[in-house]
Amino acid sequence: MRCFSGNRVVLAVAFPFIAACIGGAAQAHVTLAAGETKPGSYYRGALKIPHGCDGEATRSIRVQIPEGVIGVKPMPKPGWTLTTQKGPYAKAYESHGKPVAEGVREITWSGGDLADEFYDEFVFTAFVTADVPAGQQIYFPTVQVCTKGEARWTEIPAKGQSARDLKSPAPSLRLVSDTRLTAQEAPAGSETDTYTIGNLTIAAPWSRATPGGAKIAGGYLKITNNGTAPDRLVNAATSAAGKVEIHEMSMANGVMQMRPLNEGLLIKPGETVELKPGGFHMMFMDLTRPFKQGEAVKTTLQFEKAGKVDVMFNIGAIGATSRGQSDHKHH
Ligand SMILES: [Cu+2]
Repeated sequence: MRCFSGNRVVLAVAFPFIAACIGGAAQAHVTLAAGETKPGSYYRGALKIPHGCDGEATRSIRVQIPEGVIGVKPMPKPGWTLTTQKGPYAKAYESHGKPVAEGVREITWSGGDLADEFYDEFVFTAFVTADVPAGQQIYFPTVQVCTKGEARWTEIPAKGQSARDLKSPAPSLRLVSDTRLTAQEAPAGSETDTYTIGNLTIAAPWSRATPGGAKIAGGYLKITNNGTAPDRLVNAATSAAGKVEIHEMSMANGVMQMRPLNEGLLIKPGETVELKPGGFHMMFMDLTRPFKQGEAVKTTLQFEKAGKVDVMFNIGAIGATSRGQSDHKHH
């Protein structure tokens, strides 16, 4: 059963796929939660451990880091001892303008006790260098040691062979040319309009149709920071508006007012910030054309650390108060 390859990295649709994998496969494999990323990007790897070894509890997880993946930082896990093995890379990579020739090649979480009937994830962050080209699949061979015995998720498909034909495939990560954020691919108004850039996930951008002559429109979306460092939404731009500001609402003398966030909108690690009517929002100003219901407005968001990403704002009805009301064209 094909669980991840070919599917976009979209949290909103990941869960049905996971359910399908567990429900459909006699034996669920150890896999990476996000199966795709693009060359030259930060990646959050979460190794999913669906079961033990033939009913035995998992006591340690050891994963090998493939060439081209640098700057690995594993996440400590309560109840488990975290160790890393460092070594030289096959070549020196450039990171922040400096050559980096060695780093973490293997991570081990040991001394834990994960019963066969439970599920857990083992997390690391890394930078996938641009040396790994789009279209390539890279593998993270993983050994799961149990109270009795072990399971070796270390098989790598040979040329022309599919990972589906392997009994114990190594968790893999597919490099894609673009983080699937291109608007053309995101069906308007669907729950799949989720975008990833670096450690950030951006979900469901929407706005409202503008009544005749109106020059401003609000912009709403959710941003989740899956990384370990804070980031900020610092800027946005679109051909549909003269400028885009990031606003917050606040009470002043009993009156609700909005004001631009000059330092940008902070998204703390592990947090989701929702831009919604009455709260934080984006403000499209000096519109160059009216926003029409059912359309999508391409906008470039700029984050301090994660960089730029293009997203599509689905335009809902005039006066819509939530994104749910932006789906009219499907009814
Ligand atoms: Cu505003």
